Amino acid sequence: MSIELQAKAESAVEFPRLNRALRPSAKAPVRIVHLGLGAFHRSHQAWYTHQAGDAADWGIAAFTGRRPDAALALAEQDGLYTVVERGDAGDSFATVSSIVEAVDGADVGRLTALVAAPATAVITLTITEAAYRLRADGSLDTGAADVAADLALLASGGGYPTTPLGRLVLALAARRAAGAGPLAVVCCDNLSNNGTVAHNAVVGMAGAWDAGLASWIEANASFVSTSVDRITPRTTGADVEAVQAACGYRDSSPVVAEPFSNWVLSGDFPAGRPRWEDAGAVFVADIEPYENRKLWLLNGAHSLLAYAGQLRGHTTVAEALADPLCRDAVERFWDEAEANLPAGELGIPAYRAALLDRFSNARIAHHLAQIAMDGSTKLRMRAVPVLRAERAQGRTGAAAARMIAAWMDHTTTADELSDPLAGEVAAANRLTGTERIRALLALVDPSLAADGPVVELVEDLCGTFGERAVSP
Ligand code: CS2
Repeated sequence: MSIELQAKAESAVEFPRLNRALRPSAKAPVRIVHLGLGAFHRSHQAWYTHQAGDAADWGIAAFTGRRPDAALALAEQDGLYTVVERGDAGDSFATVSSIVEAVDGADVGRLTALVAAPATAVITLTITEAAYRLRADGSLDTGAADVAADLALLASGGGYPTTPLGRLVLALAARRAAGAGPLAVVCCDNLSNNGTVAHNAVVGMAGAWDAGLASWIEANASFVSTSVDRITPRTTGADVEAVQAACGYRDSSPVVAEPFSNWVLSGDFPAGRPRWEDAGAVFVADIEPYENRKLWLLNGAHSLLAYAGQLRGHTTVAEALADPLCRDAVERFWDEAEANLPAGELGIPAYRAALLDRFSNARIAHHLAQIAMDGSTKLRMRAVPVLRAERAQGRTGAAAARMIAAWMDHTTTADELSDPLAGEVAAANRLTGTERIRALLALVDPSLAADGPVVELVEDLCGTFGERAVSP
């Protein structure tokens, strides 16, 4: 550490005291409500909002999911935090002030009050792919224990829901009752057609409670589809120290992200929106090609590296990509994906080259274990569409099938499987041989489980990144 930085670190002041001076004279009014206050929201949507030309008009009230911790820590700092852009060559630091309220997600009373306020124009969501509680066929799983419990609770009118969907539906009911008018719901989770997914989940939940509310949501909520991109690993203690050393203040909640960021949106904003385009967001009529490019090439490669890489003993994306066996599997998967993306304006060769650079950024310690979570849901967006498209072309889809096989191996070797279908996965893993493969495949996509050659192919590909964990 330089003498100058050392001196700064020694005289570190508390973040709120220092930054009260940095916050623009008045806090922006709450016009955006966010569900899923985590590192990615802070490095992406809040960062875009902070940089919009009309940022002074657009404050965010951000709610956590299961735990209050992130909200408590951020509230201590008046919502202010540091974004550390970590490139190959070094770090740069910026303070973000768009979050004007950080709230424990359990405070559903505050959520309903804010969603019911006429000033609120936009609801953004980063609640994780798995939280939409969709069955493999795309409909809401009303039998999922937490969804069923929330529906019973909504019906009885006693107490607050615990799922993000349940909380959002209750808040939208309050907006309807208040006559506060239409608004936009912007899904920022990595799902294909994420606006439609959010629509189906929210309207599905509302309809199972109150048909009138479901119709009101249909008529008044515009579900915007987006493709979101910025690699944002979990913040570590070392990141907190790095901010203190470089900036001279103690920020308990900095967020580290790669310099690259991308946001493509498609849909209407009936009550207005910030000028996110000032920060580089792009508005398009047809989002599908952008979504597929990102979900298949970036997220698909991430999942492949997460499972193959851990089976090969690696910890981070950069380490896994440096392993020729993993790198080759990624390139083959990208070839299959590229064959099913429109050539031309998407610039796939340049996108692939840029991804190799982004994944190789060893200064970003992006942990494979973080990416490996919720595999049964993620593979539906990342491997299945490519495998199906390849099969439809009369090809095997072996590279996409290999990602699924690596996930199957991972389910028996991981210390603890974090997956919404962990119980079903464990049950499938008690079977043996082809029966086991078919049962696991059915959790990801029932139609693939019914496709004999795919089952056989996946079975053959199990064990190719490491020891076969369960003998056939
Ligand atoms: C990752 C994503 O954890 C994961 O599943 O693939 O979070 C990925 O880092 C982001 O989508 C990058 O934009």
